Amino acid sequence: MNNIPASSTWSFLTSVKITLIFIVGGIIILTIFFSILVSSFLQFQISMGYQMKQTVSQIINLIQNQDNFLLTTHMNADGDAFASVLAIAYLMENLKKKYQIIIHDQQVDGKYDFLWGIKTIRSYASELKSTFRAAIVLDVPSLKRVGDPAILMPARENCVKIDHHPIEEDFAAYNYVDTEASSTSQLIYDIIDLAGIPLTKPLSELIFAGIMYDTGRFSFSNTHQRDFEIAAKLLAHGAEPHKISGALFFNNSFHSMKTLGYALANMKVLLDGKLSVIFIPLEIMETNNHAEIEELANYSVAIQGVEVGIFVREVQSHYYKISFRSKGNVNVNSIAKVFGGGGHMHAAGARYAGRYTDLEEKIVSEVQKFI
Ligand SMILES: [Mn+2]
Repeated sequence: MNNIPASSTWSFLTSVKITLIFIVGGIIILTIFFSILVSSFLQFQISMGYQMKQTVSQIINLIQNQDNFLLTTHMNADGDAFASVLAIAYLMENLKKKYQIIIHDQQVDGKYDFLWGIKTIRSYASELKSTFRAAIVLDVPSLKRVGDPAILMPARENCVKIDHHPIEEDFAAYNYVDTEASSTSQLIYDIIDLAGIPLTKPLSELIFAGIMYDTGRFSFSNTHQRDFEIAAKLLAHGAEPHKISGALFFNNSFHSMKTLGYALANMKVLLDGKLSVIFIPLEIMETNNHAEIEELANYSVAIQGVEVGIFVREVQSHYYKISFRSKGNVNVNSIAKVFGGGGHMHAAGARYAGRYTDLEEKIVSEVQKFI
């Protein structure tokens, strides 16, 4: 060290200084960069919250200022669709508003009979006239999937959409849409909460049923901390999980249980065990309670190694309802879209007209592109 000439010590010290300046400078720049990032993220979050509140107050205003509402949801309504539409009906009832719940095809199988107000739901009929002043459309991203009641919709400026599906069609002036939400029923909770409307037992039961249905009893990938927080509040207001799950999932007819057996005994696995297909032909469907066998869609992916599960039922001669399920990285929403349907990444649906063998072939070739 003693042999190092003076100039070299100087240049050593200079390079240390320069390095330090770079390190300190770098830290300062990075700190500024990250604080800008964090603050803009927080601002975004705050403005999101603000926007949500704005939308809720606009929706509440519309409900207060209008009367004669059409309430509707998607064709082939499920637990979340019924629960959310009925929760809005419950609010209408309390506000003494005139309303009608009209859906494309009301099932009369009684599975959802335990839900408050279920008997007031009507199927669309051609003699119904469009006299509605406003509409609230729940759990559905497009009018195509509303089906016939879409004919009855009033002008866009008096329409509200509350939904958790990716946006497909802009048919409402007021949109309370959150694709991160587990269910539309969860969004109804948010609206009730933001608007300061008190929870009651029937309302808590409806919202709990909707969330429980769409999260597959709080187990699907769309289940978040928020669902449990909301569930805790709903329990505090009288919702009883065992009663609701009993009614939704453990109240099947003997005949439907036998059909589950038929379907499982005849299911196939294809594409090296990555795709499973369950098919129920018309002659078996005709003697069945359709809502009771919906669970088969979830069974289609309940097999080791299966990534995509398909449940097809022939609902009319050569006309099929298809449910798509995914438990991996395959986005079944995009596969369902090929068949003119849609939904979410892990659960979607579509309809198809034609021969079953052609349908199965088409399904296999579409799924093959992704796995
Ligand atoms: Mn839903």
